[in-house]
Amino acid sequence: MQFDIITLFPGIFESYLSESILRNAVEKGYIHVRFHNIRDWANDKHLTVDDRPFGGGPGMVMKVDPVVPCVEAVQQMEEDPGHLVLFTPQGRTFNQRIAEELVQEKRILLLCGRYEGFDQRVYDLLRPDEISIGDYVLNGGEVAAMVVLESIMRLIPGVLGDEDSAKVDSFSEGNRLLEEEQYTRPREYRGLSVPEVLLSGNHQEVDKWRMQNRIERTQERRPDLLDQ
Ligand code: 6GU
Repeated sequence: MQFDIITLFPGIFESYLSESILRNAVEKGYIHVRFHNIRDWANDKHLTVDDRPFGGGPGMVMKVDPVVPCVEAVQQMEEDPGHLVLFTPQGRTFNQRIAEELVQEKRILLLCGRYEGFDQRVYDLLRPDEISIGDYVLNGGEVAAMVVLESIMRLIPGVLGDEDSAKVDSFSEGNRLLEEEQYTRPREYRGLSVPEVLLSGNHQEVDKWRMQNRIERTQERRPDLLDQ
């Protein structure tokens, strides 16, 4: 799967991509990640990418004239223009269903904004898939892009070890329950014991306990998941 990350700050992604599972996914060829700096498409001598909003007000707006040609150039780098995602708090709220939808794409462009957002004509001309990662404010789309990249990447067959991928994760299609409590050695710690049933060796009883535990935890912590 090809990812093209379009940003003013490609450096933010460096250490993230060079660690653990993500690095493994890149090295093994499951994903290819390229970076494109919007500033390279700035067309004045100061390399301006943002400007004051018409009508006044605080903050700066990302200019249409570097952003649109930049995205178009990236789209045209391959035969398949790819699926364009733009990160904005005004987008649809990201979840596991959207990750499952996006992993079907062969190529995804992730457009990260900074400042107070993009000129409206960026949206009008590029018609991006606008995504937010939740109801809180970030300085820009870079962290959101990492969230989305990681959640998509781990759905690609082979990227996770068998141990992890065999498990059906919470929030995935057909699973609206939280995970059960987990225990490992020691059997007792500061007077707290592992539930007896987990030590019994009775797999049927263990499965029953786990399912009951998941239902109870979901009822208590996320009743909204049971309503869906
Ligand atoms: Cl995608 N961008 C920004 N700036 N803030 C956010 C967000 C995105 N998602 C949640 N908050």
